[in-house]
Amino acid sequence: MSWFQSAVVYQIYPRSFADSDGDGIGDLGGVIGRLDYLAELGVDVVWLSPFYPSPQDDNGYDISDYQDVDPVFGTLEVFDELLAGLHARGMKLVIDLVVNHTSDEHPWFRDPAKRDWYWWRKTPPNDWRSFFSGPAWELDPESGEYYLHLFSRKQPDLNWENPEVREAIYSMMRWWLDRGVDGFRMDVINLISKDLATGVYFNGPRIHEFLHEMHEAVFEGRSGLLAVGEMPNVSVEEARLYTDPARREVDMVFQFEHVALDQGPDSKWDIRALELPALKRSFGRWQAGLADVGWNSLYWDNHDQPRAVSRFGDDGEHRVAAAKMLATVLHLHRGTPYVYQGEELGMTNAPFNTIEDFRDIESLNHYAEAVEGGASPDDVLLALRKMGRDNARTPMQWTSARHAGFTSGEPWIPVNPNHAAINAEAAVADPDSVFHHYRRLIELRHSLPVIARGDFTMRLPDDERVYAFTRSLDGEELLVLGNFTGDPVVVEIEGWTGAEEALIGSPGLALGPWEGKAFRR
Ligand code: TEU
Repeated sequence: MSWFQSAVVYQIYPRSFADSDGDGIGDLGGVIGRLDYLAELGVDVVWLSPFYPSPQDDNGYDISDYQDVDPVFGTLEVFDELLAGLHARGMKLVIDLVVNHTSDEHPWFRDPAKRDWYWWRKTPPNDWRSFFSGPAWELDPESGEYYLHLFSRKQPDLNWENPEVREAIYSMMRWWLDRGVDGFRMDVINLISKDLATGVYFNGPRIHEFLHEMHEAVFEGRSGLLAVGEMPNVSVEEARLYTDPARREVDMVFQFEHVALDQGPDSKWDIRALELPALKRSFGRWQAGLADVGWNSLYWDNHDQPRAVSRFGDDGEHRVAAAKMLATVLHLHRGTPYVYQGEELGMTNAPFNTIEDFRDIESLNHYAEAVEGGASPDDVLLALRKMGRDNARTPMQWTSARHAGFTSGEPWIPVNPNHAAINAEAAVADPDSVFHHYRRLIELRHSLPVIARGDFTMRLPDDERVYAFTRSLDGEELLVLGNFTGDPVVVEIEGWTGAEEALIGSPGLALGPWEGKAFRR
């Protein structure tokens, strides 16, 4: 057992978490002011999204200096105070490592001696497209050459074939670990090995070599750390290789299979109805695939995904029940659960009326390209409202006061008007709130080994209304149920009556609308 197998991680997107200086943008000082809130929730690790110097083209995932703090977020001294505050409360800090690409304003990009630290070609060698619309090869007027950017034009891809690049990254990582950081969430780390000839950049030919080399150069000889690889397009089979402790690559991966089930095969904006059996097949595949080797991350939400209760549950009449049910189902799986800021409040998608209400480069670029291509602006806006990343980036809702207590200034993105009812102050005061439900689930993970270490068996795989599974360890068993509909359901599970000890919810196998339950025997 590794320490992270009974841990829960809380993701903070600093821009939207808490603003301490009134400029309308969240900052590290704001996080420091909320450490007791995180300690009360009971999380073990904080994953902090980028706070480094950046032009903010992709809200900080375009880094121009890996070893400093952007003034908008604070200073290295404030960072050290935040780190000490987390450690004093028994929490670890994992920071975002964005090394597939830098900002085009990083000194490396304009350094003539570092031309081969990036992918420069006289003409585009392939027709790769950017994740943020348009071609992935950009003409640089100064040199007349093209450079690769799988994300925005201002995020040129680093050339990991160059050992100087790798050594510079490993040196930077060691610098942060020496400062006391407890690990890294590695942004799109399975894109760093690219083969321009074959057109491969997902899980490329040298990816395992690079990750093992990184592990040797950075983590060797240190303990209690966490390496989480964000890996779009990773399969279960590949994840077994990436997370097998004997291979010393990463501890767990963020995979995207379950958050693509309500999207078409070619575009996240091609929105499809989610079918519960498909969701259960996906989770079941990953639970079975990593049961004997490796480890799962468990998430519904992050800064790139719409709000879970709006997407997978009900954000209307049954919002509280649905938010609790989603938490129960996710947190009682085998793996490390991630709580995204506001998920523990049941925060919802926000009302975006016109394209001017959006901030995210991914959404703005898609809108421009789609409308240019003849799509109806209203149709594109419909997709942005449901699937856009800004849904997760509206400010954390602390109180019912102006701007939800997020800032004393003008927020960089409007606060969701429903903060009047959905906010941390009300939730912490209400023992029956989503917040305290998450706190109880986290306590259960800390106290019942069957949750962290037990095996997993999916039940009722084809049922279109109820998510059901069992866990077992050393004779102790759990039954977990989630009603994914707005109608009451009575469940039949062979060998279970509902008279067993109810860990979550009331006795009996009847489930109310969007209700989750858990039993132990
Ligand atoms: O996201 C990588 C990634 O795969 C996303 O492009 C995801 O597929 C998309 O956002 C879903 O809509 C990481 C970061 O989490 C994201 O915030 C960055 O924009 C991106 O990398 C580039 O650094």
